[in-house]
Amino acid sequence: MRTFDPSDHPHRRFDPLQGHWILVSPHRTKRPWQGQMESLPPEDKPRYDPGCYLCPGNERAGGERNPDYDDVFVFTNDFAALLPDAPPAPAPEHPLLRSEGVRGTCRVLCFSPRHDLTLCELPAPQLRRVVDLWAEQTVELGERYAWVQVFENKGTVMGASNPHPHGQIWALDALPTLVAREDRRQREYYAEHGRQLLLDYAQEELQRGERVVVANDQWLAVVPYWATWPFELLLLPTRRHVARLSDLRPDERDALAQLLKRAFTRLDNLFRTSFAYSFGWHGAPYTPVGSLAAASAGDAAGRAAWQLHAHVLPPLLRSATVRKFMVGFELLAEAQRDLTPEQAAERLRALPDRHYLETA
Ligand code: H2U
Ligand code: ZN
Repeated sequence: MRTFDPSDHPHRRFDPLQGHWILVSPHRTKRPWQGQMESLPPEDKPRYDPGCYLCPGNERAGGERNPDYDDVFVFTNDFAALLPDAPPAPAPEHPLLRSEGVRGTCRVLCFSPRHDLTLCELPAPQLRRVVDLWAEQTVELGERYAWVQVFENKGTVMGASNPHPHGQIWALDALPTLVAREDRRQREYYAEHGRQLLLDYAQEELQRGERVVVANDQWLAVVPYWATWPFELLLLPTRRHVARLSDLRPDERDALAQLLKRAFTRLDNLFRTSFAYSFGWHGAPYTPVGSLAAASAGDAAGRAAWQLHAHVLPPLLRSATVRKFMVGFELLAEAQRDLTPEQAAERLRALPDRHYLETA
């Protein structure tokens, strides 16, 4: 009998947040590759682009004009996917034809007036300002909505419509599917162990070290044991139970800004390209005002069980232009990866913290 080697033999890994499995096929990293490998020349972006709908003072598609902002800037998405006054849907006519109404809102967050910088290229105080903005927006929208999803799509391969550094928020009065699964899993773990699933996980990863990409006194960026995307990251506060962005103390926000910069810089350095990703925050859901008392009791339990975290989901696999495709087996059966999370972490760890475009 051959002995099992996780860096050589096919196996499946369990994602305890989602409750699903990922197929890992490390032996396939040895197969020949004849596709492209080139890196892309850096885009030459101006500090201000007169044609950009996010730059200060410019007109947006809906006809509104942005103020001449010099910090961060938030506006309601002119093409919002959720509307605050959507009517409730009628009761389902058939159990297989179910629907429900949903109310919500969508906002766009400009991280900086500078058109030419990405999140990890922002000066440290501005990046810290973005952390505060995420927290402020979450609190404000959490008063009205059960779920506030803060996220950023970066790069054209991830569907970002504009290189100007910006993110989005979608808030709604329902728990979205992936969030509901994480909610259930974290509550179950807390009920069984009396500790937060992700706080236990962070301790374990810090101790093992093999999947850690960067860490500081308060935060960890790790390629999760169950990562789906080749260079996926999970960002976690490691010191204590933190349920939401707004629970972060000032020193933890500074440490987060530093960790974001170091982790995202490494992604950029990997293929010497502005690394595309979808990235977003998950924290304890809210119980909006007006909901039942029973639901508020559930909210306190949820707060105890949830550990704040961010998922960074980058699609690139081999170079600035070669991405991992989630097709075939992934779409029909389960997610699959070749490179192990340990190998991915090792590659990212070996890179410098200094951005490849930064001049001396
Ligand atoms: P993305 O780059 O992640 O797509 O985000 C940009 C958002 O900006 C997108 O959701 C909105 C789009 O609806 N938008 C406006 O609200 N106003 C505009 O003038 C153009 C784009
Ligand atoms: Zn711009």
